[in-house]
Amino acid sequence: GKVRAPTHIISTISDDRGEEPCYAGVPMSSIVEQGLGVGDVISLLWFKRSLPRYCTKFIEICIMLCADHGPCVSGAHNTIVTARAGKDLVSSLVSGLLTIGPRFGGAIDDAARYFKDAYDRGLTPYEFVESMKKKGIRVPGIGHRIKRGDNRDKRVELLQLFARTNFPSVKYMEYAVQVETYTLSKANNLVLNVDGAIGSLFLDLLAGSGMFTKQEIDEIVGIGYLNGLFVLARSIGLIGHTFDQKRLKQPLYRHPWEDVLYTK
Ligand code: Q5B
Repeated sequence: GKVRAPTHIISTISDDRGEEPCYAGVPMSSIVEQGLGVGDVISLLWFKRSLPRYCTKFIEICIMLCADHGPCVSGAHNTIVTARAGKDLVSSLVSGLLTIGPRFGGAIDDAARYFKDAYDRGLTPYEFVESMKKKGIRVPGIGHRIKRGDNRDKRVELLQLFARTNFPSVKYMEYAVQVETYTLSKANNLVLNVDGAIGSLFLDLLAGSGMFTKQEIDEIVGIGYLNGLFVLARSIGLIGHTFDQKRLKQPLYRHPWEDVLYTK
């Protein structure tokens, strides 16, 4: 009989062997003919299924709102310095991307993990925040360098408004808001930030859409898909900063001595 040689790679998300490429079984022409967008493409390639329009719209809003946050944030700063050192687009992009992590933009997965665990275990916001403090862990998704209780992050408000209007349930987001109310009583900068808003709202999307089993949700949160949203979004801005520096013919960056504390 036929003997199948063992393969070295298994792939389940896309296939380019036919007349046209397919994403999760959906042919490219169908994606274009149906007028689908980048949120649908992300649904197919990341989640391996078509999601309802309000979910794909939410994904697109996350991408738009996180595309850039000015030249002063860690990622843009690194990209600008690298572009000014004469490096190419990819080097400038990845040098910015490499700053994304637990403090900057990459707290979405941990925010989802910790908010889910605390909510599912029925912890009050007080119990959750104080237990994190005892463990010496900052609450992911809480705190911002420039946003304050009296100067909220517009991006968070826009995401919350969309979800409250379109999602069947926003129980995880409401829990995150209760956590924020408690942390704001401790310090004015401990707002729910954009990472925390996306993390908690994506939990609501996963749990409320009826498109994922409990096991699938645990796997998505466990693997950590959600920082991918910030990485993808911010790449748009970092590429823009690279072009901007090249267009402006900016010279090699050197940090001023006056701005360094030289000490022993
Ligand atoms: N404290 C974000 O800190 C930041 C606390 C906390 C308990 C917390 C900090 C943090 C969790 C990670 C997170 C995403 C580093 C942020 C983003 C994208 C961005 C960026 C942009 C964009 C800011 C002062 C006191 C200390 C701390 C306590 C601070 N955070 N306690 N839980 N979460 N958050 N990151 O201002 O007693 O004095 O020792 O790590 O969610 O990255 O726009 O810039 O789009 O680009 O440097 O929006 O909150 O405050 O370190 O001086 O702390 O507050 O323990 O207490 P800061 P620090 P104490 S969104």
